[in-house]
Amino acid sequence: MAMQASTTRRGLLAGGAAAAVAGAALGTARRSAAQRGGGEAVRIGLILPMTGPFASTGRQVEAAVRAYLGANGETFGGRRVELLVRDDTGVAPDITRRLAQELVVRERVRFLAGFGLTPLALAAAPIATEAKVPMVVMAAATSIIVQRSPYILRTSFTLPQATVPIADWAARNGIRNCATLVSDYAPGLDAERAFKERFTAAGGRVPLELRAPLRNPDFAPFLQRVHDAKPEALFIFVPSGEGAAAMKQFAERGLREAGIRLIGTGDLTDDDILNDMGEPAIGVVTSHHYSAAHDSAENRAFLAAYRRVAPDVRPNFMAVGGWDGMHLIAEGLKRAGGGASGDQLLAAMKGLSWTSPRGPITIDANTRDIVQDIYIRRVERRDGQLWNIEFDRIAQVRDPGT
Ligand code: VNL
Repeated sequence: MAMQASTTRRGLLAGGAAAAVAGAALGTARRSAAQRGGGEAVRIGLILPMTGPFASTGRQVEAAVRAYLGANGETFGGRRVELLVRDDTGVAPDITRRLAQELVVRERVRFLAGFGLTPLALAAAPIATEAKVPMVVMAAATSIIVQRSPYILRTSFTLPQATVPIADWAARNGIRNCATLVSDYAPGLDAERAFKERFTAAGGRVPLELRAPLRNPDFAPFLQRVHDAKPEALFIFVPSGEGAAAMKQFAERGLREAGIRLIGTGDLTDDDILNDMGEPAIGVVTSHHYSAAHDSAENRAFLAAYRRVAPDVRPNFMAVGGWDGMHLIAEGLKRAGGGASGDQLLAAMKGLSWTSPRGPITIDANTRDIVQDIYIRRVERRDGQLWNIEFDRIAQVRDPGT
């Protein structure tokens, strides 16, 4: 079993030199474990955008993983865990792939985790499959990701899962025609399709479907077109970190004065930057799986643990994906034992249910995707700060595609 795994790992890096490096790394790990007196530490390779345009996602996820370890200790299934954080810059799938490969072969990580954006998760998927290493997707949210490797489990969300409830809400609340504006890449296309299908099935009309570039988007020309078309509402999906720019342009182009209502997935009213959006954000209705304002004991514990690691940052939906992803890994180690194989860990993690800071969740045993409550929220000012205030809940939503 151990032989097989190491052969596979070596196969991932061509040449004997690589195998020698891997062997040396393994020797070092064993020696230091022996010095500590416990079993070998369980290494977790956390690949995130720590720099570049999506660095806030990396910062949120890493802080939450560290907060989890701060609150729950670092030993699970008899083994201490060790985090190896790698920055993939958020925009280069080839870097993510190379980092995943190095982590598996040289560092012998037992889990791959993180993955800020869909193209990055997709790039790493074949490495997880080949090395038989469980890969916990904590952030990326396109439906198809879990199908790209039987070793992938997801603790974030999917765009269709978050979008269907707001399409239903819009149709139920007297909106008859609604334009869409999404980031032009996989999760945006998922959101666009899910919104249109669901909203038109309920009798609504989508008069305009716009796609803004993922990188350095200028939302102004798109919002001008929406202004000119005068739909009753506009649905927006932009990735975490970009909502403030979209919100600013929405206000500056006078769409609000024109009576156009703004709705979206909660990526738009991202808790990380919501306070900076100010007045234009107030009243915006979104659907999502997590709000920092969620009222529960689990969320209060999460907020307190997070504050100890990142006192100046409000955790967002990316953070809760990191926290729950670390919980999933911890439970896998507890159930299968710290020395278990990748396949045994994977089996132990499939099908788990627990109460997350967001509410009750399950990692579906068959799809390995997350099943969770989706909330309808409205941005309100409370005690001088902006919050996504939940006012409706759709229980245990699965990705509509699966
Ligand atoms: C993705 C989806 C990324 C939703 C996001 O923020 C987000 C993705 C960086 O799958 O790429 O909010």
